[in-house]
Amino acid sequence: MALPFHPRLRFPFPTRTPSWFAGHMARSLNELPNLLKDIDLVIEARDARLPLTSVNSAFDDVLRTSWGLQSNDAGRIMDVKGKQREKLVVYTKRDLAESRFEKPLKKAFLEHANQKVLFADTRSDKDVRSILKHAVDHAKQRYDAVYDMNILVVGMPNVGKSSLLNALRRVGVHKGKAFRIGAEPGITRRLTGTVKINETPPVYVYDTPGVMMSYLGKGERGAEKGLKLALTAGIKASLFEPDILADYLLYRLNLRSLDPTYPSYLNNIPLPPSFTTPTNDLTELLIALATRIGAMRAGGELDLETAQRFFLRAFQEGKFGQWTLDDLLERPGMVISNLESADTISISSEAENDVQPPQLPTPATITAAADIDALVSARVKTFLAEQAREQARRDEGISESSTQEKKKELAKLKAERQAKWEAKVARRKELGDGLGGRTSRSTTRARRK
Ligand SMILES: Nc1nc2c(ncn2[C@@H]2O[C@H](COP(=O)(O)OP(=O)(O)OP(=O)(O)O)[C@@H](O)[C@H]2O)c(=O)[nH]1
Ligand SMILES: [Mg+2]
Repeated sequence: MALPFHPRLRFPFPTRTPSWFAGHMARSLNELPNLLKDIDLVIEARDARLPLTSVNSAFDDVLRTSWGLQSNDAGRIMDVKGKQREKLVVYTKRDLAESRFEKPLKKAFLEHANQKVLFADTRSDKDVRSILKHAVDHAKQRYDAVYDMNILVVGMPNVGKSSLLNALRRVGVHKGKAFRIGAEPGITRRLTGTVKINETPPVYVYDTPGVMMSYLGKGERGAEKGLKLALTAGIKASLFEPDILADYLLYRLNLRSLDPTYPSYLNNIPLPPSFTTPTNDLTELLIALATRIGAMRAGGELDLETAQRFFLRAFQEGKFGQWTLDDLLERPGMVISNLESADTISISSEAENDVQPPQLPTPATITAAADIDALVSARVKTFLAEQAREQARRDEGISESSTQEKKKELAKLKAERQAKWEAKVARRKELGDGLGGRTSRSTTRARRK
């Protein structure tokens, strides 16, 4: 009888987290404050497969400073200097993510951040129409609805910003693509001009380049964030060692294979008929895949790089089923999340020494919709609290630097006064010399007379 399969419970994350904050991203962030003066609605696009990892708080920072929003009211319709502003979050690529998380996420962001959230497959007219309706309703509510309304879309690279804007134009004014799109991150490099997406009231949109956060975080958490972003093509895959991405995908697929409700990867990529058990060995999988798809180099050697690209593309095209990669069902003390069955897991004797058995919720408790709601709500709350702490640290940084600035200004002022004083003394000395060497005070007195 075949031995039961034991997935790896730990992944050897790289010790260094790569960063990708290109010049065009910094430029785009710098341009936002000026542009935001004329913007009524900001749509922050995020990837539904990474509902937390694809949040870049840099956008809220800019909105707060430009629109004067408080940290917890980003998203509410604001009245700032008589203008109504709003931020809407749109999770794109909903077709690739698990639909069971949509309602809980909408509820959690509304409850904990007062943030309205919509989900869309940008190729679905129905989904796009609901976003357009939201924008047009916003335009109609405005006191000056006769004027144009401007929408700006922001978001991390490759989340589908340009696709969303093309879709809004397709649905709103029945016109073809206006913005370039592509499967690689970094396609849009500059802020675009406006494009009309609705006639009455007139609504225009601007597209912006994707902006990655400048720092993904340290240790395993930062590294895992980077790997998730690379898997979803949100960050350049070339920033990582070639094998690590495919190995991370295999690690996650194997953990997920413990839940029989997910499709097995064994059935979703071409593998030889003899390959019937999951494996923790990436090379073994790639050899099997390369053999089956006929990936060969000149000389008859198997081309494992092609097989690796095939494997990663299969994930990006949704071949392994809908999959939300962020762990939304995490409980305190839980090692592995997103698992719904505790029965199938067992720990190998090799792993027993260094790994604590994961505390998995029982299927009965976790599959209940109310439980998913509660767990997602708790996860989003914790995430937002972490973000608020990070923001406070950033603000401290800003106030520290503004204190430094003030100190510098004072020192400059002091130096200027000193220079003026010295010049005055020198002038008086000159005058004094001319008046027979009197002190400057007596010179003044003498002249006053
Ligand atoms: N499956 C699926 N793919 C989508 C969806 N929206 C966009 N895409 C694909 O995602 C990729 C990136 O789309 P873009 O619109 O170029 O993304 P972007 O955010 O403008 O990217 P940058 O300009 O590089 O920051 C393209 O291959 C699109 O076809 C969606 O809702 N579902
Ligand atoms: Mg784009």
